[in-house]
Amino acid sequence: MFKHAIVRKIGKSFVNGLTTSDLGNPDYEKALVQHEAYVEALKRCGVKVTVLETDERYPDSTFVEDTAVLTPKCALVTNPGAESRNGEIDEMKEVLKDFYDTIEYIQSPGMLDGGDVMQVEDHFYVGLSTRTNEAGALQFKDIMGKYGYDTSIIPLKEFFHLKTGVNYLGDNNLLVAGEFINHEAFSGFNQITVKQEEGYSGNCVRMNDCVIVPKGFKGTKKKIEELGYTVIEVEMSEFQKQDGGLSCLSLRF
Ligand code: CIR
Repeated sequence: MFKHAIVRKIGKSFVNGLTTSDLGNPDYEKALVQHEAYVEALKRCGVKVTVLETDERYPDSTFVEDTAVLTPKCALVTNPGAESRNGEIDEMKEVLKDFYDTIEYIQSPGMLDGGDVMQVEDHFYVGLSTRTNEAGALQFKDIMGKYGYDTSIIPLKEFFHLKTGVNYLGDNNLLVAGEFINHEAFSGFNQITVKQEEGYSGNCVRMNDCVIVPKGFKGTKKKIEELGYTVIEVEMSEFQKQDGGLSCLSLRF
């Protein structure tokens, strides 16, 4: 069961964040409304949500997932691969001290973004991406090994982050999109395949009894409902414009 989530309010600088998308500039006011709805969705799943204040110095800092990996046994502060985002970890280190006695750190030259880390029970999958390098992934594997977690390292071909295209829903159900469809690393799972035209919905979040899904992806929603999960939809358009998936707006633990 997840009991907590951490999110960060959007600052005005959000619109100047990193992006590779051609979906246009995000609308700040609209993003604020979407973010509030996201927080409400988390609350509906039964978690206490800690909302951090905006940090205008870091336009992408609402994507808190990239700054840490939180497990029942320890917290790990990442070393984000984008230079403009690396300072986001400074405040997160302090915030996590309120929740964890044991905090681990990825050190340079290792780089790792939380968006590249997927936990499946006692096993982690770590994607090698433009933000996570082999040194970071190997440090992660060593650190988590101390706590009894195994780690598999998966080079990405196209996706931005690992969890852009693969997310664990629980009960051996794995949501897979694009390059992860029929990927050998995931052959043991019941794979729920995301249609190519609904690719963005490969990033959904299982939270306690519900799955939070981006709004507007009927095929994915239907498949998840057919598995017996209660689906909560949230509008993500303004975050999608900034390459942000649904999971990256929160840390859940
Ligand atoms: C970035 O490029 O870092 C942000 N604009 C988006 C980060 C999305 N993070 C995630 O999917 N875990």
